[in-house]
Amino acid sequence: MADNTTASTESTGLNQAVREALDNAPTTHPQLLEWVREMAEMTQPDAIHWADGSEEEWNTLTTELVDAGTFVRLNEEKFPNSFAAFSDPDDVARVEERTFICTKTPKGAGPTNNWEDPAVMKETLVKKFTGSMRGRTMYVIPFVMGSLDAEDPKYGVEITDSAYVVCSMRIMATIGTPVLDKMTRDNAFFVEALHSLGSPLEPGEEDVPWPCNTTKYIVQFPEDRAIWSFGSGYGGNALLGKKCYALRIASAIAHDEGWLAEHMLILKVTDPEGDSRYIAAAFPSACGKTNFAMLEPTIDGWKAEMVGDDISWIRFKEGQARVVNPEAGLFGVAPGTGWTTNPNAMRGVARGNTIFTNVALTDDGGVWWEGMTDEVPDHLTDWKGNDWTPDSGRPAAHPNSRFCTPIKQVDILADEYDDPEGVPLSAIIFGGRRKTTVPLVSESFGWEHGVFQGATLSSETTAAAKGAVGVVRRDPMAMLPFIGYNANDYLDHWLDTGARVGEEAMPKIYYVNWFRRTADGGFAWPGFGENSRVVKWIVERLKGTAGGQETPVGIVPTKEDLDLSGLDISDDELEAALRVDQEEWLAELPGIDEWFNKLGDVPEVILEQRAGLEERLKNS
Ligand code: GTP
Ligand code: SPV
Ligand code: MN
Repeated sequence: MADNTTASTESTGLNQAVREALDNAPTTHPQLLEWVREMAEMTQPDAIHWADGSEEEWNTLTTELVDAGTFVRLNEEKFPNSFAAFSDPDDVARVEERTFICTKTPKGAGPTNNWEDPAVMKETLVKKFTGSMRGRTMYVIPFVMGSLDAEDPKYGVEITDSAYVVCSMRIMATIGTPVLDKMTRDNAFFVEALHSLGSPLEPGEEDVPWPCNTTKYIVQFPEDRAIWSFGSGYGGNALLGKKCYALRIASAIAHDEGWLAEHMLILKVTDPEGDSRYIAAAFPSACGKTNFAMLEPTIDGWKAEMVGDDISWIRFKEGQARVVNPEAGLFGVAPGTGWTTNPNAMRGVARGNTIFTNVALTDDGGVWWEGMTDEVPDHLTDWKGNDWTPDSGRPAAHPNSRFCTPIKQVDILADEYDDPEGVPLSAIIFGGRRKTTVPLVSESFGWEHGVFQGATLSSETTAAAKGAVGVVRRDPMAMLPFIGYNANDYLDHWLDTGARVGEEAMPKIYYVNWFRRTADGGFAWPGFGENSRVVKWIVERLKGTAGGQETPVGIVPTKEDLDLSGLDISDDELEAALRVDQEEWLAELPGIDEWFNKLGDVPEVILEQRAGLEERLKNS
């Protein structure tokens, strides 16, 4: 155990500034002091900075980032206290093929994750991290996911050599002194989250605006509750509280502790009678969570508020499901987010205090991306720094360009969004991006059928991860890249949880698809605010006041069951949105079987659901 006052200051390889930072650490937390010292000895930074999370610190770091060329300060009048960053063109998204779950046995990681033996991986990573922070500052960021006032606060500490990460983490989580103080007082456990850009600077070497490494490793050690991330500065690869902790590590913790860590937004809806309900929805990356979380209802008397836009921690207490959003900010997809599609996001971002990454710059120091405004600017500087005009023939912003904004700036944020106890959960929606087959909405026949719907969720891939876009893949509960253990055990855990808590107390499950196409290729359903019509049907189903038609895939509304007042939609489009086509669904079965073969050890209950679906289809 390291002792803050007597620990050796003669450790080899540490320079004076680093030794002083260790000796004058703002904490006496033994695990933390020992870990920071070890990591400093390995990575050999020039200096250590303990992040306090203050505004002063933000001002200093953002100014340094502007001077370094990483940030462009935006026009104060348009976007106060806001910055644009441009990544290395090869560091623009999560890298799933470089993401690893390192458990003692390959079975622990299961058939959907990349696995490596923890000891072997540690050896590889120690080589990578040795000297990786030379010439740079090591930042130590204490953070908590969820409320600091929670019964059992989920602490983490990220060590990083990226000031961009420090600034982004300040938006996305509660960080700094209050967290460190409470963690120290309680000598609390925290998740060790180590991050390096993997781009040390030799003496006299000039830095680049976006340092990173061509070799990337995003590694989770779920059994040790630890994260090592190397080589990328981008989003989910580098802001380790988000996907690495709040989903991959947390899903493993949740499995052990009897709760669920999920890739879900949280929406609060209030009906014209004044009854409020909370709904969580799991859609794969870049498939509409942030937009649905900020829904602006187009139907009279209905109100929607946001609780969270990406991650849900669902716990079960006294026979009730309660859900918490563990994040404090939004890391949202920019393209397609506009004044007509998502005015709530636009107003939040326009308040400032935002970091944009890989968007385009307007000539007056603002930002722009495809879909932000109907009018396209005559001239822009694109995300790669080149001149851009509407006839350039390429997008001005990267398809996975993002805004990083404090959640508090969203004016439709529900007051109770950060309640340490969470909010009661009435329904879970699964959804994907499918051009065909999957109807606008269906209600599951019960928990087990709903888990089957989630287990077989399919979606076309998007720019949120490196690789091909538009390929249909199975993405269980929208968690394929985020399950921190064996996917078969994950499905079992969903089933067990339902059995333990009891069907009556569990949220009802729905399956949606905003992305179905008509014969001419256009979207069958207008989406965005019009999705409130689907929400209305769901809430009325929960209340027992809406009708629906039983189909082989679930209960689907007829045209009459949906509120379509004032909606501009043709009969053909509506038919295309709602149709359950026997042939399309029969053609879906081989894909489901292939997926189950890949999983290998699918729970029996899910296989029974698969058989039930086929039988219903054949009898329909
Ligand atoms: P991650 O942050 O990667 O997890 O993504 P997300 O699930 O929050 O997706 P987001 O809401 O940012 O939407 C991604 C893209 O889908 C954007 O380009 C949106 O414009 C588009 N989109 C969202 N909702 C709808 C919808 O109802 N219909 C259609 N057609 N497009 C939508
Ligand atoms: C996602 O890809 O689901 C995101 C963005 O929310 S990232 O933080 O990069 O994972
Ligand atoms: Mn996401």
